[in-house]
Amino acid sequence: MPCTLSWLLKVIELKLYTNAATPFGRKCEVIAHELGLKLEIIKTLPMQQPEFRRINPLGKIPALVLEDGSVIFDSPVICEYLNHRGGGKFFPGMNIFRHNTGRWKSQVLQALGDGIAEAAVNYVILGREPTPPEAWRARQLEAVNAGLDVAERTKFAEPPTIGEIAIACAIGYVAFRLPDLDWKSSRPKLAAWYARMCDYPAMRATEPKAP
Ligand SMILES: N[C@@H](CCC(=O)N[C@@H](CS)C(=O)NCC(=O)O)C(=O)O
Repeated sequence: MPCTLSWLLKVIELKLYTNAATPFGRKCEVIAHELGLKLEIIKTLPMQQPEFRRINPLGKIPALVLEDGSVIFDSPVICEYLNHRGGGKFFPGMNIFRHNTGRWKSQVLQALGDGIAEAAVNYVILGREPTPPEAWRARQLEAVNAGLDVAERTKFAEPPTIGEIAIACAIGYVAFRLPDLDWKSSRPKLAAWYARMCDYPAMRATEPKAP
């Protein structure tokens, strides 16, 4: 791509519908921050803004709106788009299927991180019901814990890929929304790795907050 075009693509603002608490939106913001891509952040509370379905019919954040008005979702697709647009290396190249290397490892890790985050989000949302469905809620917590156990046994890549970013954003959400869950003491390697991940400027700039 000619230099001027790649510069232009970095300065044009893309609109990201998201909020400060979502672990899925955070992944996108981390990638954009690392690649110097400007995003216009449009704070969105999907459950209170039914009109948001005009942007994403599924009613979920994040959603990315491009210059021509076209919309990209969900977060794995947005992250890959931003990575491509910013010339990043967060999605390692194709290889013959070996689940423990390259693209497949990073994609499975992303699925693991997103799955932990999704279960944690469900656990939190269900807990706000007047009569929470306890068995279903307990199942969400089991998924969080089982996922974190796998992460404890994982050899993470350095520099991080989209997989490491997804796991770190999921843990960030767990630490933020489930502060009473002691996820660290039985997972010392994961805790030490997560502390190092939190030092990345992009992670510091996107720490979760109440939306
Ligand atoms: N698979 C989606 C999950 C997104 C998601 O679940 N977002 C939540 C916020 S953390 C949401 O918008 N929930 C509103 C709803 O489900 O109606 C992604 O990776 O983008």
